[in-house]
Amino acid sequence: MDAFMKLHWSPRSPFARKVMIVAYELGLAARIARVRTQVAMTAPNAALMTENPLSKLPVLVLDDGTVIYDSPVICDYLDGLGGSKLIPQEPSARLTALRRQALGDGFLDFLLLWRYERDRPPPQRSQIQLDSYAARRAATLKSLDGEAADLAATPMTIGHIALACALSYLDFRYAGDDWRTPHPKLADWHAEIAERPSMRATEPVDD
Ligand SMILES: N[C@@H](CCC(=O)N[C@@H](CS)C(=O)NCC(=O)O)C(=O)O
Repeated sequence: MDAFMKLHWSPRSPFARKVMIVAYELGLAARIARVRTQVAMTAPNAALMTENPLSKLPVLVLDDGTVIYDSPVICDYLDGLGGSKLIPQEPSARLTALRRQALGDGFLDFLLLWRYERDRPPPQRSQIQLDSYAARRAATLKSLDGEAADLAATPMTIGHIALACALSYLDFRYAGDDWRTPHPKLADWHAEIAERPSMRATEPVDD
């Protein structure tokens, strides 16, 4: 019988969502038991730190007790388990997929930090930081709009999934941000990928 895995997860976490999208795409979702786990930048989770000292989600625990993090490592493990469908073997396609994953993950990294900075009390808020995140957002969206045609024309990879998660996180946590109007090709690509069953099954929830 196939082994079960436990995933420390939150329906708010875009990185945990990335892992679950990969699991759905590979037909592995039913083998993963999701455990709702609380994390906060200002309050490390002592129990989680016994498994991941970084106190970050997602964390995958295999049935033999092996602990795997962070999300790229978990996705690589699941892809191996599921027939290597999302991380290409061919060197050039592989590099592109992994670079796109790094771009999606890096985009998310600063979106999380930006939100944290934005929500601090005004005297502690750093305008320099806020401006820096805004500049990165603009550059990332411009760069992605330039890649949108190729994203639409190529088979789904881990890169597509990471980028889709980052754009959806913009919608989830930056609701007033109209990134679509100035980036219509990217908006079209995102609208199409957002319809996939794996994306629909993992919509973020502010629980
Ligand atoms: N590089 C990590 C990033 C994970 C990450 O930042 N997770 C967020 C939740 S979406 C987290 O756990 N934040 C809590 C904290 O930073 O203390 C990955 O890809 O898994």
